[in-house]
Amino acid sequence: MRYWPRRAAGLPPGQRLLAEMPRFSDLPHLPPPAMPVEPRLEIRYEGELVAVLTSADLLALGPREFTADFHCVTTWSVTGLVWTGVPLRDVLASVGMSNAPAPYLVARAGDRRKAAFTWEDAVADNVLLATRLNGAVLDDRHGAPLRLVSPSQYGYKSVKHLIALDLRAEQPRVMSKEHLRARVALEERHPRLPSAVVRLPYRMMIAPTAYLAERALSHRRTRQRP
Ligand SMILES: Nc1nc2c(c(=O)[nH]1)N[C@H]1C(S)=C(S)[C@@H](COP(=O)(O)O)O[C@H]1N2
Ligand SMILES: [Mo]
Repeated sequence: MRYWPRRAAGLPPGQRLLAEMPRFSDLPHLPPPAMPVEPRLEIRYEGELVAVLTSADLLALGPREFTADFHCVTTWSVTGLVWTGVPLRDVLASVGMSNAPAPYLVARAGDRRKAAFTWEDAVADNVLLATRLNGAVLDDRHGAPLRLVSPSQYGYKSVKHLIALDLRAEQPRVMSKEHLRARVALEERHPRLPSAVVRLPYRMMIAPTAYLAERALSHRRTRQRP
């Protein structure tokens, strides 16, 4: 079965291996949002626009390749992904935000999804804004045209179709199943429920979720063809 992950050595606690990265979402019946071809990223402070970064601004930061594993909270993992991008830390520094100007940050997507971060988690060494995956420009399956990638946190923090970063003075509200930190190594899967309780029900959701998410994508692509 394509979407049934298997046990494998060396994965974080509770994780299983998939051979390929599926399209995934907690709203899997929705197709990816219509997005511009080129990245356009708003940087906001308490909602006020501070800067707008274009593709040229990101290129000026010298995109590099970063290899990382990816861990979804529902227990699937894929290993050895190669992202091309720039550290989020460098992006923030390029607009004058280096010394923790705010303790929290919210990343927003074109499909109205969002994720909350502490400043410390957002500026970790391995947190990137990526435009390519395994050498190819990001497609609508994996978050075109710009995606946040935070390999040490569960996949729901790796916001696809990224449109804005909003720095916040107060702790932002998290989504219903979102842990503020979501550190994979500490198995911070859920804000309230223990991991032992959510692992199995989450794992049961993988195949149907991936199936629905892929189906929504292929419907969209079929409709778009002339
Ligand atoms: N904009 C947006 N980003 C998102 C999601 C989403 O639904 N919308 N789903 C998240 C979840 S739960 C996971 S596991 C990963 C899946 O990434 P993939 O579809 O590239 O495998 O994206 C995350 N980022
Ligand atoms: Mo996920």
